[in-house]
Amino acid sequence: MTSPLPEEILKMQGSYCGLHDEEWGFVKRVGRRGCMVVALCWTLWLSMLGSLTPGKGEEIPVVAYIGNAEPQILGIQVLDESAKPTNSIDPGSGFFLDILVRDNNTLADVARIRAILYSPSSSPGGANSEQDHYTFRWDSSGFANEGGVGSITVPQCSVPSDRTVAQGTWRFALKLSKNARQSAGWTILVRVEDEANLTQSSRALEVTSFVSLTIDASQITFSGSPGQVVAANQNPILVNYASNHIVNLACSCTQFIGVLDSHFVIDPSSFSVDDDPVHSQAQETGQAEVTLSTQRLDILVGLPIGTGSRNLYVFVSIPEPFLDQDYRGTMNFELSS
Ligand SMILES: [Ca+2]
Ligand SMILES: [Ca+2]
Repeated sequence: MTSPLPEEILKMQGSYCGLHDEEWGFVKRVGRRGCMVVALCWTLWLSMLGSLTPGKGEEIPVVAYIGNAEPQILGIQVLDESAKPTNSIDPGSGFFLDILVRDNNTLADVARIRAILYSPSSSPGGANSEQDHYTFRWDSSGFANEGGVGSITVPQCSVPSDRTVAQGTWRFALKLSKNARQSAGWTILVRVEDEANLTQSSRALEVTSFVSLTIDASQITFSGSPGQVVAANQNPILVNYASNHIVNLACSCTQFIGVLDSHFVIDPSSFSVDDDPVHSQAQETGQAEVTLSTQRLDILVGLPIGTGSRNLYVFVSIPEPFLDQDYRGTMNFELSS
């Protein structure tokens, strides 16, 4: 036989365990077994109380591994020399390329930006050339003309002032060559690389037309007698040209009017222009000799893109009979598509 615990002790333990009066009555009825349950409950409660005692905690080191975020290209904007947005640029003129980049593990993670500009005659991986393909770069060493054609004005380029943030703009200050191909179908391809990823985006660009023509003779003079065909005293006349599309050299001519007696004129059809020094060849050398008109006529056809120079030879067939005096008129040379 075992002796029951004193009722006071049982009641004290029961109240610590949160027992209500009716539950306490049950404990009394079950005797010692119930007291053991109550004692266990009390011990557990005391144990919990000990674990919550201030000054008994432990510190656990926590390491947060933040993964890389792929960079994003939020915008590619072209600005003219006045920093106004545009969709077209003039070859040989400066422009800005603004690239808005986001990287959610901060812009400090952006390692390299490439801007590739290529015409419909090239491709993203095409060879760099003044006519069709340009490559510019920014990386930790700064801005560079990676393709070696066109130009980049580094002092006018810029990077985001705060690279601890997630978003900012890189500005490239660029210039394409004057013979960059005229086309509305150019592409600006931008590639942004961080420590692990490469992302790219593109937009269209138009390169406008450009032509330039100079002639080394400020005037053309002839001297001869009626009935003769004479060459200009300046032959050959050197024509220098530049163009970013295939062009023709054309010429038109006014009447040449007598200085003393304007009743005498030499018509444009008395003049001819050729690319070789022999007038009226039986078998033509090079391009055909062209008899001039007041209308614009092509003399040299299909001049290639780029810069070049060609010789021209001008002839006049002096009418007979004809008044001996000076005659003045104008020849107009121009490049046309
Ligand atoms: Ca990143
Ligand atoms: Ca010829």
